[in-house]
Amino acid sequence: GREVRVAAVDLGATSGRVMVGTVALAAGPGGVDRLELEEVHRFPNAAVRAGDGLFWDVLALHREVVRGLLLAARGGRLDAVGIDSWAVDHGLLDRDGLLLGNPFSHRDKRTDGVAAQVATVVGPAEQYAVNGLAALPFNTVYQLVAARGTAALESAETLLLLPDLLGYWLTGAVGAERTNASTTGLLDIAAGEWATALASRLDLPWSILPPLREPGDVLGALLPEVAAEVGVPEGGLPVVAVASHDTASAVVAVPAAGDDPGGDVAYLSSGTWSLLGLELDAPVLTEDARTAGFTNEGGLDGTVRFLRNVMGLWVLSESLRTWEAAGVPGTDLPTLLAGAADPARATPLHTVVDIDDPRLLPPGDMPSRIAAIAAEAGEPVPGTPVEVVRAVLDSLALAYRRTLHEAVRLAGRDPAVLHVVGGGTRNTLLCQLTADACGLPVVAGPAEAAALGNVLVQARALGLDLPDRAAMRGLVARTHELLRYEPAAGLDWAAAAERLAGAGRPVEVG
Ligand code: LFR
Repeated sequence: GREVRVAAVDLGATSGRVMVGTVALAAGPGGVDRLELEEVHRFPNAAVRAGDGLFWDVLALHREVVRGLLLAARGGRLDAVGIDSWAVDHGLLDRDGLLLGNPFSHRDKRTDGVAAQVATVVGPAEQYAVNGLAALPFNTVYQLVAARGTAALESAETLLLLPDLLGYWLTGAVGAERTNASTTGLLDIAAGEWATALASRLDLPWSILPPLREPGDVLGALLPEVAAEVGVPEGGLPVVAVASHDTASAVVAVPAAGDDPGGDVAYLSSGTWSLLGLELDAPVLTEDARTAGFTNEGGLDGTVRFLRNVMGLWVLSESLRTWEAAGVPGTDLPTLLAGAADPARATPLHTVVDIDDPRLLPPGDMPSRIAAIAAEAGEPVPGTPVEVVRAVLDSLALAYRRTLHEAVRLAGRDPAVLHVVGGGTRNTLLCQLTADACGLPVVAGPAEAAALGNVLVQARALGLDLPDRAAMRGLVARTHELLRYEPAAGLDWAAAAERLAGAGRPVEVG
């Protein structure tokens, strides 16, 4: 069959990647399918503290994207480019199309207390009925409310979410890709349009919200000066809107084919954040779903990502950063994970904490914060880095257990396995603990799900026969090796869950 070669830009909070994806479908029986990824450029990413704020270095991201495209184009003809990244964060353009300041990180403290303040104007239940979104403090809508009265917001003509901003610098085209727009809090989930009335009630300038675009839409070709930098002919390389929210792209590549005959797709997208939930055809907008902290975000082809944010491997990566800065020996990840798997060095389920405690959201000294949270809850305070790591992994697995059980209950579904995708699949201890805690087999892989989902949507836009999610997922399942973890008995997860429940569980804002 025909082969396409595309560049997938996948930006995460700790690193960005430009991958070349090659896709070809078997032409008839006996033919071979191809879905391959080659990493051509990887670069570190981190929020930058400057003055009072926590910002993204978005020009550096643009430079690395262009550099990655150059490297990708050197290796052979490219048919298209697509960009995905984390959600909610955005830049503001002035009337000349120039960026107004540096985009804030969603971990910036300016949104502290904003959700509660907004709740006094538009009640949380009413917001949820419109946008279906969990009231996380960093939702774009709360970031904008925090920015009311600032010079930047007052001069803003256009708001662009990060992948759309980078796409704008590549093509000059302005728009808001739908899956990512669904994380702003300003998309009306039933109407599929911007919630302009909600924006007005919050005194937000809804006219800055650009026209919506669908995954698969073509933004345009690279601008002449970008094409020259990348080394491709003018007009030669189209930029395609993918499911530009990284989690939406990752869900596209969940290899749920064959093992889920009932069609209930449960997934954990495991990276800086952990996103655990179900793919549904329609949102669950019940009061139960709202108070349990579930969100209804937009997926490919009108699907709903009914999921909950769990704090994720962020807590681990920030702990490592803290130990490294302090020069604590033996705190590289492999050493710590080996220690955490050894019951002689870290007793399983010894310390469990609410990993979603809002104190763990901003950057900083996680080991101290975990110690404080444990002490407050009457849990043993971890004494060594290995014990801290074990506590984090046990606590994550417990949060997955609670979230999966709640998702299944709230949506009335019955998944046979939990698919784990993303970088977190490389953490074999966490995969096993997840299976144990959830009492469900875990199927782990692929690690680069977001990039694969990005590639698949581009391949379809270029005309490959990938009509629906089943076709895309079947291709992933046939071309990628997956690891299966059976739940082991032995640890009393229910008792640990009881301990946590007793300590109270702050989920809700407002
Ligand atoms: C994961 C993710 C989550 C979103 C968080 C903030 O990378 O996109 O889905 O809630 O980052 O944008």
